[in-house]
Amino acid sequence: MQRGHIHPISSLIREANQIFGRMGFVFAEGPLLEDEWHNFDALNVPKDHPARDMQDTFFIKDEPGKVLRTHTSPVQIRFMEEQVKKGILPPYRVIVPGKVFRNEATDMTHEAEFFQIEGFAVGEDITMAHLKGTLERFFKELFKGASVEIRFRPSFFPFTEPSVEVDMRLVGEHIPEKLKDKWIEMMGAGMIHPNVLKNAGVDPEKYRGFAFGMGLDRLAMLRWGIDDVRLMHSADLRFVNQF
Ligand code: 2NM
Repeated sequence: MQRGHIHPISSLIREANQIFGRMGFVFAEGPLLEDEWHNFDALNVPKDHPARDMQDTFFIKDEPGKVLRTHTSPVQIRFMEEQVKKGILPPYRVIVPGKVFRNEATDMTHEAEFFQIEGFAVGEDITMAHLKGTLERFFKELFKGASVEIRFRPSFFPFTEPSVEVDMRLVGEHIPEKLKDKWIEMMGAGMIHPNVLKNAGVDPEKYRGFAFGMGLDRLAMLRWGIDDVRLMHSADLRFVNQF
């Protein structure tokens, strides 16, 4: 009898939960249909900010003020709001994998529905060094056996200041061809903007935090040498049976 197979995205989510779990992060999830407050306003994205068109959002006709979430960051706002309401103050360490939506044309490297993993840590003395160490450890464990280098380049996101793009380079044996000896852009990250902490009910005078976000579809493509992202969600068993 033909046995079932774990989808590559599911494998990555499981591995990420385990690796971040060992670093003290807890898993959280939230609604796919979000309100504009949690998806944009709370994240310091102003009403007239070009990011709102840049994100190419699906707005819902029958549900005014609701959108299909364009990232998993709104779950992090919800997590902080809930903890604060229960009187539980930082430190927080949270990892949020899940489906996100962008209203854009699809091609080999773009889908309107895809998967993201975001994480954040909030505490009294969290720094960029903690961000770097956490990400280095994650990639080291994900690509076991390789030596991993991480570098930050300056970037911009409304929800972090400063913001960075994170590149990774793998050196060693048994590394997928697409990843070997090359600097590859893996994710965006930064220090959580004080406005975001304030909007979630956390005192930015007392606490600071790092956050990062990464596309899982692209990570799966790099790791397993998949050329067309559309294969990943095609429901074609010839694809998933290879994993
Ligand atoms: C990214 C890049 C940089 C991010 C920020 C937050 C929150 F909610 F804590 F402010 N969550 N995720 C973030 C920061 C996401 O994705 C490219």
